[in-house]
Amino acid sequence: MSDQIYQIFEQQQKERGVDVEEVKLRIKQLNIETPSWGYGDSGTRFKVFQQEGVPRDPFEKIEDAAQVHKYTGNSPGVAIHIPWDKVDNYEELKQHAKEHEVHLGAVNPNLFQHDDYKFGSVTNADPAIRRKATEHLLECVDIARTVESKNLSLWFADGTNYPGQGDLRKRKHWMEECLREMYLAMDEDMRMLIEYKFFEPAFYHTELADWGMAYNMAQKLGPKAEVLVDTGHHPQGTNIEHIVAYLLDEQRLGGFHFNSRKYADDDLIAAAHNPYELFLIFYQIVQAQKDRSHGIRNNAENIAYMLDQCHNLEPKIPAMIRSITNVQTLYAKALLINLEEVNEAQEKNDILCAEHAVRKAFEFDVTPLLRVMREESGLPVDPMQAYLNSGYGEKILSRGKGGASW
Ligand code: AOS
Ligand code: ZN
Ligand code: ZN
Ligand code: ZN
Repeated sequence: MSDQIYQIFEQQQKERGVDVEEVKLRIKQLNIETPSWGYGDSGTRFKVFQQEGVPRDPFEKIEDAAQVHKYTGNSPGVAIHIPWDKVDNYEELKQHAKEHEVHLGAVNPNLFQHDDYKFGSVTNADPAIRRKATEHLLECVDIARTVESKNLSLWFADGTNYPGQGDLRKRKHWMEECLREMYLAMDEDMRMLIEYKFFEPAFYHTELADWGMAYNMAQKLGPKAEVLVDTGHHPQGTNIEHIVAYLLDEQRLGGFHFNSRKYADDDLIAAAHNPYELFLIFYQIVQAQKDRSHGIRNNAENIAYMLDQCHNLEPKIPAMIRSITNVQTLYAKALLINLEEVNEAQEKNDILCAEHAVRKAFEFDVTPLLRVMREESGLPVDPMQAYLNSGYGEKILSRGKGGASW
């Protein structure tokens, strides 16, 4: 029965001019890093609820992340946050990841949790604190080198709460100075991913408030610097896919932090609230991939995909699995768009036909496709159920409560 369903799906797509083999291949190649911090306890400013079985150290975080990859096949990398994931021996951490069939991914310097950074890190008026922050950035370049990660992912909480609190132009210069020093210390094949966000924890101004500021910083630093788009970091109503298209074309789209939100930077399970938005982001990427194969320059094949989520109430490993399978689903749907059909409609200015050509791909049920893709890859057909049946969730309860938290 399920084979028949797939055959009907395949036939249906063939008639639409979609190559299902290529779609499956694309999904198999997806590599979405999961964040080490998403396995630890987290909460709001009102309460951090402790869950049982939460990893107690970076090694256990990697073991949990390896479970997500084991069942989804698409998350072989684990992004780390320093000093949250500080260990004495990073070589050992790298080996530990390898033993669990994953690897360490983007290295995220943390410049927002030390008392010294109360009034800013790389934008602090005190040169000694800017020095300290720069040293931390340089240390993270070294760590990346040791763990063989090519991506340094930067997000700064730096900002102010009140008009007059800081000198906006001076702070801008200070940040550029610190980042340049880091940039120069990076190997040729390393990338600096610069993330932006318009508010929180600062409520008046945030240093890198939008993609334009991150883009300008990347431009000034050089080709190893690119912009990272966190889907939760825009004012309501922002057309994120437009930003994505713009950065792809400028060859500065470095990576993503996927998560979903209803109101602000909610860091919830990817695509849980507005799956259509993620589909439209992938539409831009898929189209750029196609264009590249026709010689049009963009960096669609070189994007670092990551989740950036916190699971405050829900169990963390299943939440990651759900996020990865949601991303697989939306990417698969975007790959079903018949781009030629869209293009023809655009040339005729046939708005209704163009919009329909995009949306109808979203409306297909891709579960038969994902099932076959998983079978072909030797993965469980239902990753969530397979994880739940595995007994891992029960086994880790012996870790007790009070594990790592961000
Ligand atoms: C903060 O809002 C950013 O999304 C960061 O990328 C990330 O969540 C942080 O570095 C982890 O706390
Ligand atoms: Zn209130
Ligand atoms: Zn983020
Ligand atoms: Zn965020």
